[in-house]
Amino acid sequence: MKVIQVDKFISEANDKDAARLRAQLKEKGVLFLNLMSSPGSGKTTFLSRTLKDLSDLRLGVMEADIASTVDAERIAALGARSIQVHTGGMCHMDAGMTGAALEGLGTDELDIIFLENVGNLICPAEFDTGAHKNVMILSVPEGDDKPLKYPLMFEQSDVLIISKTDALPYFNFDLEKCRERVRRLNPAIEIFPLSAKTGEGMEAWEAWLRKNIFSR
Ligand SMILES: Nc1nc2c(ncn2[C@@H]2O[C@H](COP(=O)(O)OP(=O)(O)O)[C@@H](O)[C@H]2O)c(=O)[nH]1
Ligand SMILES: [Mg+2]
Repeated sequence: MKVIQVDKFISEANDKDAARLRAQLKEKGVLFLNLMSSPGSGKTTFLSRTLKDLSDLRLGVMEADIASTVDAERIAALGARSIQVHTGGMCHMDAGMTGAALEGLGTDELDIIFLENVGNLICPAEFDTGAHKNVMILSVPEGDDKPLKYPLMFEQSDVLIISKTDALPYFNFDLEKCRERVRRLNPAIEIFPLSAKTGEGMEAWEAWLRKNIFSR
């Protein structure tokens, strides 16, 4: 019986599409960030706070979900350009889907575009979306053992946000142990513990963002 392996072709084609998107956006001066995490770790809340704090920058958001428009509506209510993407049941975004979403959003006159990827710590880490940087969130209630269980996501990310630090007194989350586990997987990763609720720690993340935008 003849068997063909298609996953490698798909992934090679995706990598090419992703590289093309990345180059096109850089050429236009638009920084593209892929935000990944479990459902409920605080992606939309964190993005909303970032949008409010950086109101001098031109920010756009693509919200990827299996169903509903609740997140895109939350972002649009803040006055930011946003689009909802439905993935048709897929648990991740790939470069083809991202390209279509970017066309829908429009990339003109923006400094940064965020993709809020589908919530889970597994599939999104396997696909290059064309982003310049991958940013992941791990929230305090999820536990400090997640780098041990989902290493690929931590390996693929340039930035780790440890969110909901206001909840640290109520959970057995060891910040130092978590940092150590993450750095063992990815020594270059930048780590920002913060609370989008209280605002504590947001400045360090926002300074990183300003440093990474392409000059206008
Ligand atoms: N205590 C606390 N709760 C938060 C924080 N950020 C988000 N949440 C809550 O966590 C829940 C999920 O947040 P959401 O932004 O929708 O997460 P998403 O599914 O990753 O987009 C909501 O009830 C938020 O109010 C935070 O910094 N501290
Ligand atoms: Mg969300």
